[in-house]
Amino acid sequence: NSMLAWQRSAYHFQPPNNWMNDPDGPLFYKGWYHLFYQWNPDSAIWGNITWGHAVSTDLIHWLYLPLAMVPDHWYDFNGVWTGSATILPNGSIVMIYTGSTDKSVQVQNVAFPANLSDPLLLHWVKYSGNPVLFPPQGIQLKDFRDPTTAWFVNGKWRLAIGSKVNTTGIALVYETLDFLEYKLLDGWLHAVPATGMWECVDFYPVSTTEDNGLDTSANGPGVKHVLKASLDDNKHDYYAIGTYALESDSWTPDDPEMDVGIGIRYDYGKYYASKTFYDPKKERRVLWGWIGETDSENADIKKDWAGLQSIPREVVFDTKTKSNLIQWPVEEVESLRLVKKEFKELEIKAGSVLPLEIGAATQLDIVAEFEVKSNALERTKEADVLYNCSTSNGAAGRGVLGPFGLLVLADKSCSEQTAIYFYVAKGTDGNLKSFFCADESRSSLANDVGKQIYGSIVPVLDDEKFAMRILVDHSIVEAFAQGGRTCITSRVYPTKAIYEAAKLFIFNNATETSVKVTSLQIWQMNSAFIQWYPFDKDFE
Ligand code: DQQ
Repeated sequence: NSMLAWQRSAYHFQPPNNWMNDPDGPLFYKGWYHLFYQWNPDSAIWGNITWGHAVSTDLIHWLYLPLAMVPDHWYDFNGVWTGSATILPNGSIVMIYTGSTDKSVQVQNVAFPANLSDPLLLHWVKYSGNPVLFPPQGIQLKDFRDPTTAWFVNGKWRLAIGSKVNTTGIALVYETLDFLEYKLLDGWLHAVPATGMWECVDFYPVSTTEDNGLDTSANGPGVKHVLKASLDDNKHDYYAIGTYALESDSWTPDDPEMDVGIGIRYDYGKYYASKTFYDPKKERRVLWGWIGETDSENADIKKDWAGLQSIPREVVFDTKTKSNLIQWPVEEVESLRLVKKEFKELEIKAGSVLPLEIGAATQLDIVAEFEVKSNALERTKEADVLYNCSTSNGAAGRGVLGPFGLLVLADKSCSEQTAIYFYVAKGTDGNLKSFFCADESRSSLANDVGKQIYGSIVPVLDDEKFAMRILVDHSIVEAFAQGGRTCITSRVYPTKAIYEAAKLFIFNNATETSVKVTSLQIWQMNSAFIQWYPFDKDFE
């Protein structure tokens, strides 16, 4: 157990022990952010799913609370599965979640806080008329789950639930006045063939003109709607930006070729079952995502835990590209920044690796900007047209322009290293195409852990440098390119690059071109000291 203790994260949300998966019902209430999560009270493997609960005033420093809901009725006997919160105009809260019944049928149930004057929302009362919804006609009994937050249209609430028909992924929409009785609306919010079961559907507005987030019911001019589905078939979260027609209750993607499940993803690494909520305190939309393990079940049992939540990300529409969202760690994470090391105007020659002397490198926030000379850009070869991070040779591959970036969680000889980098290639149209990748293939000397090469294309506009931000936290690396246009989360399990032996390097594995690091800032990060709520103290 203690041998693996270093893998526990220091500033990501994790329960005290055991298995955790999806975030549930995130909300802000009376000064507290609430996070509920799928938790197994008995082991580090999925099962017996209950709702864990924690609160924070800043989305970073969490306090554990007692379980919010446990499987104690026939309608959630096999698990209190994923659900969402809706805050009503009068300030009351409705939680709607999926129960897996004693016969493993998926139904929707409702629960309310027992005491709205309690800012901690410690006690939840399940509605006596549960379940409120059974799988409708034409839907399989185990393909009906994860209700969204509701939005208000013409005097009634609507909410979506994920499902599938044959292999077509769909989102059903229900209408309700009181959250107790529901009517299934005709047609679907949206459907995409061959995407399979849609889990954890999320549906929310984004502003195309302002940089604040929008409450879930907002609509009108200057508003687009994001539809997200978690694909059970491949365990990735896909989103698309489009338009919501209230009358027909249907959503249409801006670009049909980039539809939900076949287009862009929130994250190109390990990231699933995400959910947003509107934060009225800072007028922003915040995204949570579950980061699973990529080690073995045996290792999870040994270390006694499995699963993390991402650092919450603020999401906004990218007004520059107009084709993607921007995701960025909430600003509160910067309160953990301790000493900073800054490097300026470093020149990284082709084929070189430089150590960055910063002390231990297990808890870091790294912000780096690179510049490549434009004549070098022109020399980039046509041969790279089909570049793809996952099928490339990763950080060891060599091109005219990259890969260049950082090696995190590396030991001093780099026998272990996780590379986060850009690779620039020329597209068929002659324009440059930039890729952002994470190469785990040398991340650990252990052979029972996943080691993938992740990544995707990232829009880099004409006047922009290559910019990346990396959050390193023991066994998790969250990487963001171009201010959050493309994100990659990696779970890595080095055996040597741990504690004081974990180091940081900067590299450029291009064949000919050097890159200039115009700015590089590295902060040591404090721990978040997540702990139990101090019930014995007066804590106002
Ligand atoms: N996890 C929950 C389900 C959901 C899945 C069960 C997604 O409600 O579909 O733990 O990870």
